[in-house]
Parts: sequence; C-alpha cells; structure tokens
Amino acid sequence: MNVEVALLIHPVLETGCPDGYKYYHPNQLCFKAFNQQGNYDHAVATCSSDGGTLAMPWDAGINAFLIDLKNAVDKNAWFWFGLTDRVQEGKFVWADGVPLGHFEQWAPGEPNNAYGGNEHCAHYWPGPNRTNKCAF
Ligand SMILES: [Ca+2]
Repeated sequence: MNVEVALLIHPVLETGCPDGYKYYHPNQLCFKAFNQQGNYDHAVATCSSDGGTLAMPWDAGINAFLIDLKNAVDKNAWFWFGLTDRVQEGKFVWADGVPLGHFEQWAPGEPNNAYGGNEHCAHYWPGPNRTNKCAF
C-alpha cells in the first residue's frame, strides 16, 4: 500500500499545528502522515488540498522524524515524499523545485529507475532507507 506524508508548508499557526499534524521544531513546520492509498500524483493532490506539499527530508534530522511519523501510522506501508526525477532522468528535485543536495539516503542499489525506466518518485519503504518508485 502506498500512503502519503504531507508537509504543511506555512510556519506554525499561533495556535500550533492543525489537528493531526506533528510539529518539527528545527524547521518550525507541521507534518502529517496520511493513511491513504494512492499514487504519487494523488499524494501531491492530497497535500495540496490540505494547504501543504509532500514532505521533503532535506537532512538526517528531518528524515528520522518523518520515518518515526510514518512508522506510527503504518510500519509496513510505503510513503511517498516530495522528490522526483520526472523532468530529467537521474536529476532528483524536491517538491519545491530545489535540486537534491548532499543528503541522500537511498536504499542499496537505488535509485535504479526500474520498471522499464518508469521509476521517478521517491518513497519510504519498510526499514530505514528510501527508494525511488513511481506507480502510475
Ligand atoms: Ca527515474
């Protein structure tokens, strides 16, 4: 099952995070793991309709936070996050358009652009690493 991790992109409201969201202090942002089945585009739409974007694990700290967050919802599910190489194969870009920087934590052998060269979206899978896969 594919599920979704959303990032509410605006800073915390005066009243704190919206219901269902968890605060990540270092970046002062609120996150939620959506327990819904869907492809990457569905995940993007879900986050957008909730006022945010797919989460972007820019560094080890936020990556660990997001892994804890999604494991609390479902340890065995895959969770999309906001990283793709759809525009140019092999050039991964975050949901906000910024190129993937120095922090990468791919699963062994990933990204491998499998499925006939149609893997372009990153997700967490069970375990600590992330991989690339886009299910259309
Ligand atoms: Ca690819």
